[in-house]
Amino acid sequence: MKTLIMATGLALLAPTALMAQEEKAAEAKAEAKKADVEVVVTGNDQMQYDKKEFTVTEGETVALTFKNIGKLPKIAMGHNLVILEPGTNSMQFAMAGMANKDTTGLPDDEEKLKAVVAATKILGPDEEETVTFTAPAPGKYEYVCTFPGHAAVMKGVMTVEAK
Ligand SMILES: [Cu+2]
Repeated sequence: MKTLIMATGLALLAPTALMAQEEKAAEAKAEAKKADVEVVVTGNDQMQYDKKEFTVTEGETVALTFKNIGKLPKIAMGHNLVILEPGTNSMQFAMAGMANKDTTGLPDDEEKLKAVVAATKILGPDEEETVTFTAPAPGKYEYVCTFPGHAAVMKGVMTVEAK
C-alpha cells in the first residue's frame, strides 16, 4: 500500500519537476554565456577527467560545464565535479557525501559544505551540468568526484592566478 501511494505521488510530481529542471538548465546556459571564461571537463567510465588541471584568473566569472561521457548506469558509475577550498581533505569530504551519492554527492553538514567552491550534482551517462562561479583568491584548488570510491583517482587541480 505504501509503495502504491509513493508511486502515485511520484507520477504527479514528475512533470513539474522535469519542467523546473529544464528551466534551470536553460537559465544556467544563459548565465554561462555571460561568463568571462568557459571550461569544459568530461568524466568517463574509467573514472578519469579529461582535464586534470585548468587555470583561471581571480575575480573572473567561470562557467564550468561537466559532462559524463560514460555509458555505465548512474547507480554504478555516476560522476560529479566538486571544487574544494585549499587544505580540504578531499577523500574525507567525498566519504562524508556518500549518503547523497544519487543526488548531490555532497555532505549535509553545513560546516563541511563551506569547503565547496563550486559543484555539479551527480550525473549519469550523457548528462551534463553547467555551474557558474567567481574565481576565488589565487591558489590551487583540488577538484574531485565524490561518487563512492572515485575521489582517490578522479581528481584534478584548478589554479587561480592573481589578476
Ligand atoms: Cu566519478
